[in-house]
Amino acid sequence: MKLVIASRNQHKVTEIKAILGKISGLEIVSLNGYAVPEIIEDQETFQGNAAKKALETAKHINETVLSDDSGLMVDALHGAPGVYSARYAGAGATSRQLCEKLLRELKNVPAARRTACFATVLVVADPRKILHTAEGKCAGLITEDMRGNNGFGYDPVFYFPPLKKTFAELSPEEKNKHSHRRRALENLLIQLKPKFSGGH
Ligand code: ITT
Repeated sequence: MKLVIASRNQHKVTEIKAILGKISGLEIVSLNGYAVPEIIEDQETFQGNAAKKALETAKHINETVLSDDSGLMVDALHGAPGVYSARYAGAGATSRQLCEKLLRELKNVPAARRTACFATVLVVADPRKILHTAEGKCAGLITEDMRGNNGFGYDPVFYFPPLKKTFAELSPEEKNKHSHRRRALENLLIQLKPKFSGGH
């Protein structure tokens, strides 16, 4: 089974490929080489945006595609930045700018109230319809400063209590073992497995 990853975020593509890479029978391809116009993410939920990205991309390239819509929800900010995670510090903001903005917004919030959650919704679609949807979440705490150089986006300020490190302090292998994206991909694989392993 061939799946084209409908994402322009190279970090996401690398993580998805690394997690799915060892599954035999699944050919994972990036969007490189396909001409796809920019898809406007104007929905109010991760699910809505993931569905839109998957279906529109599938129609343009006439392939089965996998989309990922994800973000960070901070309890003290009533779930923000949420679906606005990529644009929280303006279009094209760097990881540092996103993290600095979040730390500013949480300046006077005490440690016990800095709870947050990363979420990913994955959608598989062919040019005609949505075939599968899967979700993954990962709970953590927002730090008071940036720590670590790995990962992307909000990883330097997302502290993962089970490993006592921020996601940016984890190796790619460690992050991919525990992340919201890993959990969503596992939920997706439960649905996909019968298709590519010859089951029913
Ligand atoms: P595509 O829509 O092309 O896939 P994007 O980066 O615009 O790329 P989203 O709209 O889903 O993707 O935005 C998600 C943002 O949430 C992303 O840009 C990061 O800032 C943040 N994010 C998502 N997953 C993350 C992760 O694993 N670690 C850190 N930040 C993450």
